[in-house]
Parts: sequence; structure tokens; C-alpha cells
Amino acid sequence: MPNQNLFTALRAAFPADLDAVAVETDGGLAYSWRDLDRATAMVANLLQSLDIPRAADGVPPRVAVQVEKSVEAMVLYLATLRAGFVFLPLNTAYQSAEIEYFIGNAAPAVVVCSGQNFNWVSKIAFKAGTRHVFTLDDDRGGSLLERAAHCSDQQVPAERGADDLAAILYTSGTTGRSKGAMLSHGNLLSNAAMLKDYWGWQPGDVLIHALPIFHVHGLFVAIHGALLNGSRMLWHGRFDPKKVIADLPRATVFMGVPTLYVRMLAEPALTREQAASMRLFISGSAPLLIETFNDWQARTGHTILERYGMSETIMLTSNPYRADPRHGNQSERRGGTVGFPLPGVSLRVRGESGVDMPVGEIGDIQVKGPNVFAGYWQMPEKTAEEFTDDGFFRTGDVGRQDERGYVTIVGRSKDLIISGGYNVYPAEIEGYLNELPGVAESALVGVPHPDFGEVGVAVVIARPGASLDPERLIADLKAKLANFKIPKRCFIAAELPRNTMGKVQKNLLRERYKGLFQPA
Ligand code: MLC
Ligand code: AMP
Repeated sequence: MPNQNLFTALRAAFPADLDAVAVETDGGLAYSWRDLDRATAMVANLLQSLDIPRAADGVPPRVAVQVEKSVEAMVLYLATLRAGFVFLPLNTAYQSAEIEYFIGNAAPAVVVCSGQNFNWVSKIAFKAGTRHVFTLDDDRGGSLLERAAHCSDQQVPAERGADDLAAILYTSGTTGRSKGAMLSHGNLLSNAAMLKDYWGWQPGDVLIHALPIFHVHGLFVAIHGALLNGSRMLWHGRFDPKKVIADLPRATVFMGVPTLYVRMLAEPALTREQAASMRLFISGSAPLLIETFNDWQARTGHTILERYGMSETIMLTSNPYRADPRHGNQSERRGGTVGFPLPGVSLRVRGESGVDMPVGEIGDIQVKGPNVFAGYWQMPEKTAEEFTDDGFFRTGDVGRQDERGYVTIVGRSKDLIISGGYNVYPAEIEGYLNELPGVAESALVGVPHPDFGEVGVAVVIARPGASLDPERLIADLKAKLANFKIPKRCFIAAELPRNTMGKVQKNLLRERYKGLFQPA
């Protein structure tokens, strides 16, 4: 059996000319394919040289990483695969309480953080039993690379099977704490290989990479897509619409969350001529408004391809790049839909009674396929809850499928706000709010926002006799939580609307505040 390590497949797709440029950064650096090969070997050798006690459960060591975006951070990801370890990416916005939970839960053998955060992150890590804490900065500084510089640049990728764990991605839960979705080498590779074909990756493609690399979209879909095609990446440390537009003539593929498209549309420099060399614009992670889809088409002449996925499953559905023979030779990219279930993915829309809904009717979306994760890290009960008896994963998304096979997401059964492509779980924010002095209870709802698509608005009820200041509440939350989770507005109310069962009627709150950020 050949080695099923994902790195082996990615490495095999490197072009024959290893001196060609693989990654060009917005900071003016160029990395060849040989650089990526050598650097990943060195970091993999460093990981393998560490003194790490063998786990009784046989799960390979986890490498938890909270660093700014850089090519070296991508190298660390690839090196982790290469060493056969398990990658655990963490949003750079997470603060100490959040990091403490992830490190405590995943018990990583290695933690890598920025030099600036070393003091507090290492404290948390050492307390949790992690022995190895390295730093990595976005200017190539830090102890990780200093140590790796002494390691050999030759390394044989660790033998891994398709079911072996490659990464853990934490996703928050509607109740309780975050869950670590366990993705295997086979989950990741099968999805990437299928997308290479479905999205028509071709020789000469160049990807603009402007997404963060701690989520499925930037880390897997974008990086695997480019590497598996031996394609060059134009690497943007952070998204700047002007810089991305300036790079369009040198590129062919771009991937973004809807906010990125909205921000580029606000730039006069975005023109048909500027986008003339582009082959494909892909959007996902959050609903793409039909206005954005139409405006993009009118302005650039390109039809955005919208797809749908999640941390637990990587990519699930996609509009076709070219007509999909499974759905008729006329199949096109349709705005407002997320396209067809991808080849190999079974998708069904189930009603409350547990039977398939008729074509065009709304129900819960359930999926199965080689891309679907094995379960949540050390949470067998949660895992069991999220899978049906016949092995379908309950996505928590609500939608319908039309007679031609197009899937449309119409909502979510999970109480979740997606803001600028990041997930915010109201239960988590409400939990923090309710702990603040003078707060009796609270509700967080998502309302439309022109930039982020949706943002959180908090409604807070004071304890009898207490007087609350919304600014103070926001400031208190900011001290504890990642910035994107902070409600954009906070209102103090006399009571929360409830139904006869006593359940908070969030739909009424959403209705009350839906115009807050909309132009008059
Ligand atoms: C930043 N801010 C946000 C926010 N991003 N607020 C709400 N939602 C967001 N997404 C706020 C910060 O809190 C801060 O507020 C202010 O904006 C400036 O912060 P910033 O970091 O400078 O913002 P910016 O660089 O402009 O970031 C915006 C963004 C970023 C859209 C570029 O959010 C982003 O990269 N989003 C992409 C997320 C992504 O990759 N998702 C994929 C998930 S995978 P203050 O008040 O502190 O100043 C997935 C599966 C799938 O979902 O299908 O792909
Ligand atoms: P995450 O947990 O960050 O992986 O987020 C996954 C969720 O993002 C999905 O369950 C959907 O609710 C949402 N999502 C992803 N892509 C789309 C899309 N194209 N349209 C609507 N929602 C999407």
C-alpha cells in the first residue's frame, strides 16, 4: 500500500522544475518549490526529534499553532503532515481563555505561538503538560526556525493510512464548549483531488491567497488546490482589496468569503480589464448575496462560483466550473445557490419526521462521503448525536434541492451567526455576558450588515436595581473574547420576548434590529 500521507500526494504534484517560484509574497519574497521541500523537511525533522512520550491511545502528537499568516506558517502545516503529526490551527484573534480551553482539550505535544504572545501562551501550555513551545513570527523570526535550521533538509514522509488523523479543527458548539473536528489524511486528500478536477485546475494557474490560514477555506481548499496543481501562489499576509485587485492581472484563481468580494466591489480599480486574465472566482464560508453575485458579473464579466462546506466536511457542494454532465449539459453557475453535491458526496434534505423532503421543499441537510470527518475529538456522545443511524452527518444547515439538483441554503437549525466568514455562537457570547456584574440575562442575534453579511447584536436585561452601560459591557467582553465575536451593538431592554414555553423568541429580536446597519 503506498503511503497515504497527504503530504506525499502534495509533494508528488510539485513541478519538475523545483527552482520555479512556488510562492511570491506581498512583502517581495519568493520561495521556490525546492525551498518548500527543504523547509518542510527541516521542520518535520525538528518535530520528529523532539522528546515526546508515546501516547497510550496511539494518536499522533498534536501541534497547536496560533501565529500570524506567513509562508513559514504554511511550511509548519505541511511539515506537521510530513512528520505524521496532527495540525491544530487556532485563530489569531483568540485570547487566553479561549486558548486555554483548546490546549487543555487537545493536549498538544507542541505549541507554536508568536513571540509577542509567548509569555502567556507558554504559561497555559506548560500548565497543560505541553513540553515544547516554540515561537514563529511573520518576519521569519522565532525559535521554531532557529531550531529547524540545525536539522537535515532530507526527510522521508511518515507512513500514514487514509484514516489516520491529520488535523483537528475546533468549531464552537450551539451548547457547551468547542468541539474538535477530526479530519484524516483521506478526508483532506479525497476532497482536494476531487476539487482539482471539478474546478478545472489547469497548468499555468496562479492563485491569489488572501485568506487566513487557520480555517478550512484558506488552509485546505486554497493551499491544497494550488499545491496539488503545482500552481504558484501570490501570497497576501492580510486581505487588502487594493492589493488583490492589483495582482489580478498576474493570477487566474481567487478564493474569498463574501466580505472580500463586497470590499473589492467598493474599489473603482476593479474593472473588466483588470480581471481579464482571471479564470475563476470562488466564494464560500457564508451566503453570497445575489446583489454581490450580480454586481461582480456586471463589473468584471466573471460569474462567481459559489460553493458550500464546513470544518467537519471540507467542501460539500459547488456550482459547476463547466457544465456538469451529471446535471445536464446546460448546467451553469447559479447565484443564490451553492450548486450541486460534489462528486462522491451524498446529500439529502430531511424533514422533521426523518424522511426525505420532496424536491424543492425545505429541510435539514445531511451528508455522507469520503470527505466527512470521523467525529469530534474525545466527544463520542456529541459525535453520535451529530450522525444519523445510517451514517449521515447532520450539518445543522437548512435548505432545499431543486429539480435540477441545485442546493440552496435557506437558514440554519444551529444558533450560529456567520460574520465576515467567521462563526460566532450566540450561546458562548451570552454565557460571557450573563457572568458580567448586574446582568440578569442576554440574547445575541445576527442582523444583516453591509460589510460582514451578518453581525451580532446583544440585548441585555439588568438585574433588579442594577444599572448597565452598553459600552462597559462591550469593553468587558473585549477583554475576554476574540474581537470578531464582540457584538457590534448592545441594547439594554426591560425583558426578552418569550413564547408560551418560555423560550426566547430570537426571530422577534432579529426583526426589531434588522435595519440597524442598513442604509436608510
Ligand atoms: C474583523 N472584524 C470583524 C471580522 N473581522 N468583525 C466581525 N466579523 C469579522 N469577520 C472586526 C475586528 O473585530 C475589528 O474590530 C475590526 O473588524 C478590524 O479588524 P481587522 O482584523 O483589521 O479586520 P479585517 O482585516 O478587515 O478583517 C476582515 C476580514 C476577515 C473579512 C478580512 O474577517 C477575514 O479574513 N475573514 C475571512 C474568514 C475566513 O477565512 N473564513 C473561512 C472559514 S472556513 P475592533 O472593534 O476590534 O476594531 C468555513 C468553511 C467553508 O467557513 O465553507 O469555507
Ligand atoms: P465552519 O464551521 O466555520 O466550517 O462553518 C461552516 C458553516 O458555514 C456551514 O455549516 C454553513 O452554515 C456556512 N457556509 C459555508 N459555505 C456557505 C455558503 N456558500 N452559503 C451559506 N452558508 C455557508
